[in-house]
This record gives sequence, C-alpha cells and structure tokens, in this order.
Amino acid sequence: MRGIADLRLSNILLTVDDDRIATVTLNRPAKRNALDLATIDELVDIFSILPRAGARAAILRAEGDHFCAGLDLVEHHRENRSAADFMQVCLRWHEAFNKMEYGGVPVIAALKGAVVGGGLELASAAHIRVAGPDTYFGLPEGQRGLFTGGGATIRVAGLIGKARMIDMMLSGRLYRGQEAVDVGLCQYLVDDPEAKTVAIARTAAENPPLSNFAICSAISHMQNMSGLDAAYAEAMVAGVINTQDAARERLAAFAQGTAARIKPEA
Ligand code: 1HE
Repeated sequence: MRGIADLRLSNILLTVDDDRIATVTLNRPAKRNALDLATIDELVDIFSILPRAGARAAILRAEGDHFCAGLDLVEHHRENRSAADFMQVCLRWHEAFNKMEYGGVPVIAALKGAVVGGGLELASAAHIRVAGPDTYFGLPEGQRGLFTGGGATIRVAGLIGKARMIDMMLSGRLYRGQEAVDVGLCQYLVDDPEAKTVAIARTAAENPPLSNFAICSAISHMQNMSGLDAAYAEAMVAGVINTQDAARERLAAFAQGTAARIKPEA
C-alpha cells in the first residue's frame, strides 16, 4: 500500500494483507511494550498513513505476555524532563491517539496481560477492545507519583465515567474479566482475543469504506460538539454517506429481497 514500505519502524511491526487489513504489533516485549517516545513517533507515522493508504481496518496487538505497560518509566527517569519537555511528549501521544480515533479506519485491539497507564490510554483510542482471560486494566499513575498524559481523562473517563477512573487512580484498583466488560473498559471477553479481533476486523472491512470512515471519525467528533451542532453535523454526514453508490447498491439488493436480514443467529 502507498507509503507503507517507506516507514522506518523499530518498535512496531506493520503488515498489510491482501484484503487491506493492517496488523500493527507492539514489539518491545522485553520492556513489556512500554511506550517510549520512539514508539509513539512510530504510532503517529503508522496511523497517519493507514487512512491515506486505503486500509480497510487495523488490528492492534502486542508481542509477549502483556499488551502494554504504559509510559516508558525508565526513559522518563533517564531523560529527567522539564515540564515543558513532558508537555511536548504528551502532545505527541495525543497526536498518535487522535490519529487512531479520528482517522476513519476501524482499529480493533487484542488485549492481554497488563493494559495499564498509558497502555490503557492507547487501548482506549481503539474503536473496539477485545480482552482475554488474563487481561487486566489499571491506572497506576497515582502510585508512581504521575498523572495521565495520553488522553485518559477524556477517553477512559468517557468509557467508564469519572468516578471509576478516579477510584482506579487513587486506589490502584484493577479491573478484569466480566467486570471489565460491565464497566465499559472493553466490549468483548473471549478465550482467544487474537482470533476474535481478526474476525471483527474482517467483518468491519466488508462495510463500505466511507461508512466506516464516518463511524470511526464522525461519532467521536460529534461527542465533542453541542447537541445542536452534532445533530447538524450528523445530517451532513448522513447526506454524504447514505447517498453513496455503495449504499444505493445495498439498498437495491434489499428492495429485491437478496440482502441479508438483520436477525440474531438461531
Ligand atoms: C518497563 C515498564 C515501563 C516494564 N517502563 N520499562 N506503568 C506502570 O507503572 C507499569 C510498570 N510495569 C509493571 O508493573 C510490570 O513490568 C508489568 C506488570 C507490566 C510486567 O511485570 P513482569 O514481572 O512481567 O516484568 P518486569 O520484570 O517488571 O519488567 C520486565 C522489563 O520490562 C524490565 O526491564 P529490564 O531491563 O530490567 O529487564 C522493566 O524495567 C521493563 N518495564 N514496564 C519501562 N512502564 C503519558 S503519561 C502515562 C503515565 C503512565 O503510563 S503511568 C503507568 C506506568
């Protein structure tokens, strides 16, 4: 795909299959996939290019036993950053995660082991999170004398509400299993998150790309608007999406009785 081969990646593996489904693999398992600045730069590059290159969906996964241990604490300690320096680091994190959330390509995350701190911030920028039996979620920032800097106050609070987020940060509470689904940290809990993630990505990739673009950018944008403006924007987006050629074809199939009906599996 356009531009992908030119990317210089060290901490992340990127592959794209014949159906234009990208697999983005965090690849620092020896450091529990902690996010150093180089990894964040690679995420910015990858999620800048995938929408323009025509990716139909992206799977976000990790090598090793843990999805992501959050901010690279050793790098942060070594760099002895000033407030201004770390503000710039956080802006780069926001750039990466905003490209994921607002890029218009469905991002489905396969989660395992620790999804903590910045790792949870990364996961929460995906559109769908799939957890397994060993997955756990935490925000240990308080214990480390830190604060979230990669968007948790927006995305994690949005998923679980501010009271639960504050509890996680103050008390170090971890969520896992069905409780993690129930509070909204993930949408699926399955034995094999990798397989489920691939299946979801394949299903999503069958939707017209323009529909997925709206689903994976417009909803997030509209959440940032007043109700009145969101309703206006929704009408504009629906005007474009619901009259696209791909929609006309699918509507014709429905009218002719050849399209699938929407029913739960028996
Ligand atoms: C790391 C990191 C890291 C591991 N930065 N190097 N995040 C945290 O507070 C979580 C910190 N990590 C852990 O609690 C544990 O490492 C895990 C539970 C994730 C995994 O435990 P374990 O026993 O499998 O591994 P380990 O022995 O602790 O670590 C293995 C190596 O990974 C070791 O390096 P080594 O060179 O000594 O072998 C660790 O130093 C390294 N490692 N986690 C750097 N996070 C934008 S603001 C966001 C703020 C936050 O994200 S705060 C949350 C930080």
